Amino acid sequence: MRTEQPKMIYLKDYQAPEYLIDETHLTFELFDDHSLVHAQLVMRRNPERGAGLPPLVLDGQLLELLSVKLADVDLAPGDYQLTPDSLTIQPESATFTLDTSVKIHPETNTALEGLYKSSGMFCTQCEAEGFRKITYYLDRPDVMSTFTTTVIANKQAFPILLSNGNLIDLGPEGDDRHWATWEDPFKKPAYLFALVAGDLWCVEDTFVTMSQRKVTLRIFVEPENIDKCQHAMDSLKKSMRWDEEVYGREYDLDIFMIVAVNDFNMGAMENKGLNIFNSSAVLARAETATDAAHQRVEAIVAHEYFHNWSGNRVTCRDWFQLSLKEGFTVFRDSGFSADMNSATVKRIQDVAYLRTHQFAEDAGPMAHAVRPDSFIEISNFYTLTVYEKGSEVVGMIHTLLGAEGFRKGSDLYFERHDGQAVTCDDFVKAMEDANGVDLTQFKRWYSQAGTPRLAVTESYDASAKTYSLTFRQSAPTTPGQPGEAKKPFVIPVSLGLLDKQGNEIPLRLQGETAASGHSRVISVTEAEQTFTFVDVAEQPLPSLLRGFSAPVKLSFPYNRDQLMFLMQHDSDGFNRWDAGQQLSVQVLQELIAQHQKGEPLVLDQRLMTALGTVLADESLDQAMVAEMLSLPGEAYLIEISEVADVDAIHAAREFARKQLANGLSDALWKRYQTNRELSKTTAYVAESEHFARRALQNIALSYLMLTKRQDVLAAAIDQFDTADNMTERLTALAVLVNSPFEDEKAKALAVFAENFKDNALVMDQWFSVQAGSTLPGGLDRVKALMQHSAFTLKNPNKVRALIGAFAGQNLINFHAADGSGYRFLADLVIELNGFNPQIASRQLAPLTRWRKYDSARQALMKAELERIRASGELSPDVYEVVSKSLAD
Ligand code: B3K
Ligand code: ZN
Repeated sequence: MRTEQPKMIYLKDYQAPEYLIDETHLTFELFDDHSLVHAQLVMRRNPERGAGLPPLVLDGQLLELLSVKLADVDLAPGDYQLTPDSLTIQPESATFTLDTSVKIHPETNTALEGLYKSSGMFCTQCEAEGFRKITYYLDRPDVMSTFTTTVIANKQAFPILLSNGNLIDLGPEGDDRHWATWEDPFKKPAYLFALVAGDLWCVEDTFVTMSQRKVTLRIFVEPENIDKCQHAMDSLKKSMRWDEEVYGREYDLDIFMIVAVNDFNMGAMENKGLNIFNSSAVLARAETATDAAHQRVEAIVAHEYFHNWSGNRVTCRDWFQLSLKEGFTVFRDSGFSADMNSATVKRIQDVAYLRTHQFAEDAGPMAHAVRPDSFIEISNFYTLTVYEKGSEVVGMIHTLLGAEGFRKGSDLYFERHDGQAVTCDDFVKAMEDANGVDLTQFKRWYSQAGTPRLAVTESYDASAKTYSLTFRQSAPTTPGQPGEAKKPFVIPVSLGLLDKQGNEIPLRLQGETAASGHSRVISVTEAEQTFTFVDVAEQPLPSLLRGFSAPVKLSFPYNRDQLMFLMQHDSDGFNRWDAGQQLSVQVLQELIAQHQKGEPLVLDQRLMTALGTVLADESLDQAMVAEMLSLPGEAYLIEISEVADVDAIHAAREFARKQLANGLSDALWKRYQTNRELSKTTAYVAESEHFARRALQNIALSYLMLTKRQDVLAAAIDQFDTADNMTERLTALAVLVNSPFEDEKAKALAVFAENFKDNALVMDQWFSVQAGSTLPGGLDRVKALMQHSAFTLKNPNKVRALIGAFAGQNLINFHAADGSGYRFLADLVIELNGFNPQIASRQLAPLTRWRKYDSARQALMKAELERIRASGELSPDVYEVVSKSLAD
């Protein structure tokens, strides 16, 4: 950790590197109490930067320099300069080799960045700037090199030695050590480097590519997890095929490896040919992983695999361009998941997540553009904005160009930039050039932060049979970007018009000669713009922003009857769901207001009727029914409030859930029993129809438990005791944990912990279910769980499972009026800051949203941020988030 104030880095200051590295030859000698890294770099002056030989400044942190050789000549300490972050040398010719040897300490690396140890194995995480903790290097993505890596370690403890590319050779070294040499022929930036040494088993398979090349696929795990790899392997093969079919992209090396590690700061990492994964994103089998976990594994395996083209073959010029690879790759993995499962349900889940969490980020102190202009610590910018909003931006290009035009653009992008480090502008340019379009205005999505608002009004002229929609767009003020200074976005609005019977009206805009379809995309490009449709025989009802065609906050003055009508008749599945959400929001906001005025709560029965109709319709996709039955979450209700009243929101939502449970209990019970019976009589399959069936079964159970019926309690206990899969068992546990049945709850928790005490990932679920329980006393339960022998702050999954779930999902307890939740979180952030800054900074997010709450809570939250700021030596990660959160 540095003591001086961390510096802000600006995109406008970007300069190409002074020197390039053509070849990187690394030798790692791994020992128990230290490791040695020898690097030989074949370098040259970057011709782009002109003549002359400026000093060569290599990045390096926490390295003990043992020796430096320039062009084969040993340098003495006076021949170079060392700082805590750099090694500076004066080259004497335009091409040269540089040899360094350093000593590092992976065995005490708790930040999980660079080379570190997890459950006894060595592994790496280099993105974004971790390679500089391994050796002195030009640790920036626009320096691309081939890599040869030799790893030497004890043979018994580390029988498996891996790095990027192909295995070239291996052999013994002395009595008890051995070595392996790997060569990666593709030039890559250092952030894609990986090394693994451990006692691992693997499952192996093969994939034949579209040009008939055979690729070996291996998934390495600790021996006890060898039975939990099949789902990831299946997902990998599906991803490889899908990328060939949908994007024409073929895998390039002869081998593709995935390694699962237990201590990992995020989900997974796309290192060339050697992906390293959080074990939670690889391991899945029916008995230990839920349906959601299976879907997450499938999506993350796909995401990392897709990076081989969108990220590795074509990489980022600098870290401001992070969304170039992340937004595009999220877009690609969403398309894959949509094709593997229900596309509408996937879209609903993505949008619900975006609207709840990304919109909140975009409205908070860390709001930034998809391509940020500045940062202090790049690790803080692996955000929902860069990933999810970035994916929406790519999705809008797809909507504007159509699938074929988009594919032409992506083909051109990959061809034109293969082997290069490029920018978001290069991506858009390829899309423009391949389609002959101008996306200049569209590019504002990359530079202007904040969620645009789009207010829509209508007018119908019965005599002229014209129907006009007027769109007014505006953008909020975000840090460093006043709202008034923001220019209009290009907002693609997919829409349709419904007649009184619910049929779609053919759409013809004024000036057009013929109608073109029943659903179409119009582009709103001005601050205020009116579109007039002709030949509209009756006042229609508009269905707007179908499929959520742009990441905006759209408003249209629908009344509740109109929303019910759209729920039933809209031909767009996403908008049917969204109409239900809007209806629920209106009803919940009414209840919130009643609670605030101290009035008795009265639920608008139209919501009951609407959800009853959905529940009774057996022709609907069951996953869709489950989504429609899910009321908007408390976090979303907070996000859309001016000033969020946490108590009223919780009370209103719980009241509505209970009313719905009682009012719909017969229908819920019927669907629960039918599906539970199927679960009992059919073997578990991780496929979308089965996911759908269990999703409906489980949401029905969670409603039914609110009725406190004894037969429901018995059913929950039976499901807990006899289920053959974690999806049913964990839901049963969760409903018991949230119930007033204390004995049954205690018993289930004890049985579960006993059965799964040896499975860390299942214990994470056990922690999460309890951390999320909104019953009173949440903080005390969490504090008690922190003392459990399976808990440790050193493991990021545990922190997320307990602390993250409490602060992020248990809002009524976290926001306790006495500030105890805030104090607890701040204490933990201070502690985490000392050994894992990335995790500390992530856990801080809930406190940064202080502006959303009442003045008493605001003061309490700010006081905790101040306390963190004053707590001593802050990592750049935590410093950046705290200081931006407290800035005016
Ligand atoms: N690219 C990595 C994220 C690295 C985060 C570094 N702090 C995972 C992914 O998005 O695929
Ligand atoms: Zn990614």
